[in-house]
Amino acid sequence: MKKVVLVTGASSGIGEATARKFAENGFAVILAARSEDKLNALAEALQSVTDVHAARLDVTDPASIDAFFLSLPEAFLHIDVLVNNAGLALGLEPAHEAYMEDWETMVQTNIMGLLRVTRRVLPGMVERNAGHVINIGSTAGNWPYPGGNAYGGTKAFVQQFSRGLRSDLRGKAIRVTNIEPGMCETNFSNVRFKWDTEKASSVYQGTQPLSGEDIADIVYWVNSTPAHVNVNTLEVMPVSQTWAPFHIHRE
Ligand code: 8X3
Repeated sequence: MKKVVLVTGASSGIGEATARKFAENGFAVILAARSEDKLNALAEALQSVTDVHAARLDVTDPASIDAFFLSLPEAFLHIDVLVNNAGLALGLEPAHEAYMEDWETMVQTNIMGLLRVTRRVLPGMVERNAGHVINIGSTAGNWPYPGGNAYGGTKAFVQQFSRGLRSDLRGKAIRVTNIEPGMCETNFSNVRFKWDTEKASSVYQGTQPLSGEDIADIVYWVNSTPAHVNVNTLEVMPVSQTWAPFHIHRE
């Protein structure tokens, strides 16, 4: 029987590339995202490769989560790998000018959405004593930057929650990994800058950023290590990105 992977936010970027990677490697895939059109196109493309189930999922909406899990076909009920990829950054304003709605959406998606999906999938993993939860965190959870305020906070949550899961799952054959990408060119900046595509593309100008495929390869690799190996956290940046010294304000 094929192993089953559930990828949230599977309609584009890291999520889409991850779904493709697991499909090419013999996994049955569950594609979940808000955008049904894009999901269906991806499902169609992957159907010749593996078993696919695609369904709409809005992780910010508990009713959508209920409907999604209730409608999982029998063959997809036992989820071996959960990739919690659905997440977003909104805005780059300093905290005193940021929009509360943006903060609310990030918290609902990156924190509450990840919690809701994980809480639904974990009991089955515990019952079968098998599984791997792979969360997509961010370098922003480790390293603050101007305007990263609430986004960075949500990703710091993902890091600490991932560790907490490992503690709760002591003695179980269930793995938990937090992958923390740095600058990765997907729709991330288009979403952050609310489809100001010029502003979004300037983020990557003159660099070779990570791609969704780069991260998908790493997500697949952490799962393909021997079952007794748990990669706790893996932070990844493109070579063109690195740290800066502390900012010192001078009068
Ligand atoms: C993506 C990394 O630096 O754009 O999560 O916030 S960053």
